[in-house]
Amino acid sequence: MYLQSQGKLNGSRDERDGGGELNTETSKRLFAEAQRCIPGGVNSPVRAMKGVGMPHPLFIARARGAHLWDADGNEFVDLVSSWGPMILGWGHPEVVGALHAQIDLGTSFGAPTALEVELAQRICEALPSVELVRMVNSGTEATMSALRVARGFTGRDKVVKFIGCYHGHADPFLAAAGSGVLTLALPDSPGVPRATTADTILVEYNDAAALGAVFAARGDEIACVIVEPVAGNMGVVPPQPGFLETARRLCTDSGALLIFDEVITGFRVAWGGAQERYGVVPDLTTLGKIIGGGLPVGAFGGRADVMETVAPLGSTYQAGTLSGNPLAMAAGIATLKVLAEVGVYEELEARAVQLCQGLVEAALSAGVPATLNRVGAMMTLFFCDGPVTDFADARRADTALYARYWRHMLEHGVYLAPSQFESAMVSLALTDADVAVATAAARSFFKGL
Ligand code: KE4
Repeated sequence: MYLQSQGKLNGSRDERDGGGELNTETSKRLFAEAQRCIPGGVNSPVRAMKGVGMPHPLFIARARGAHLWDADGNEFVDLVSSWGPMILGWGHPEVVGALHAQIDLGTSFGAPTALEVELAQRICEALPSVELVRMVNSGTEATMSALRVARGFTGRDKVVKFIGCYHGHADPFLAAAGSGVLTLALPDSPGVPRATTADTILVEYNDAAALGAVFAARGDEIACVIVEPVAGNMGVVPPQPGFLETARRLCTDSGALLIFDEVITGFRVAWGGAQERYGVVPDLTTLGKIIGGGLPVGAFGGRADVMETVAPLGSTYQAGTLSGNPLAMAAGIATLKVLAEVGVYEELEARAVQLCQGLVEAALSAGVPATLNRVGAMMTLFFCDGPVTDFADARRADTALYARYWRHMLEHGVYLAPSQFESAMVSLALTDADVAVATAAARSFFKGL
């Protein structure tokens, strides 16, 4: 098995054909240095790769197309897309050109620019439910702000979220399930005051009946329901028929707002996001990742009457030094320009289907219990029998086997999300040869079990 490489492969072809131990000495050294000045040696926990039993994370040096090279020169087919932003792959000329042009003009002004108007216009055109949108610098900032706006608009405090969904690390969302559906959540992290999660109600994802029970009991206290319309943070779990529609109806009937957290799904599962794909219209939408083309970005937007409460138009405060940063706007505009081209989502879907077929065939041919959930260009291969429709199902997966799979795929030149409870996300840059590499690596893993 030979990677179509634009760069030096680490070791000889023979070594690589059989996979075999990777030389990751530079990553190991960098990790030792990193640990002396960065908590856990990483700037985001999942990157530590502890979930897949790595002694140290890989440090990535560069990327091009759908390929990554680590600090030791090992080359990998990438199936993570930097957790979503790199839907075009790396080095797309439109994005690189836009960034080069903007760098010479200035990287930050702390003042309005034409670029942020253009990106806002493109978002509003793609997502008709978004009549006004505010740019921020991360998905966390987007969801945190959307929650504040919903609470300010409704005058209510309770927020409903779903177990297994992740909306960034703002305190109200770092909540662990209480004893029952109607009980209020407990903090899921030190440093989160009980008072902060005391207004958070947790419900099982896809449990429309439980959601109905919560509204029956506390509907007039609920400011909003926030949901990943396609869950990506317990692994990919699609909405069951009627689930999103029930959330929509319950919010409408009670005066609560429905927030679609489309930080992952926005511009990934369709041009108009999950709200286009499933035909359910939220009151607010949060975005991130793809709309920044790989630069730090987030956004929240929705109904004009709701968003008009945001300062300086309204009195709900929200602000940010680098909000609407020109580089992020330029990269985001360039990315959306390419995604707006005819046939792009069909091509993404076809590539994702091709990859999934290969992975599933490999697992089934070996008789290994596996379930693949996919929506558009995001998917997860769960190492358990299906169906996987909520977090309780997802947690049945054999995470030890996933860790072995992840390390095997890495040694065979394929970089997957370093956790069973994340999404693989493919890019437009993935080639037939890349899919062949991934399929062959998966086949060799399952055959060896
Ligand atoms: P950021 O603050 O990481 O930009 O976005 C938070 C967020 C909000 N909503 C959803 C649906 C998300 O998936 C995320 C962040 N996604 C994770 C990956 N599952 C980011 C990776 C990480 O935490 O390092």
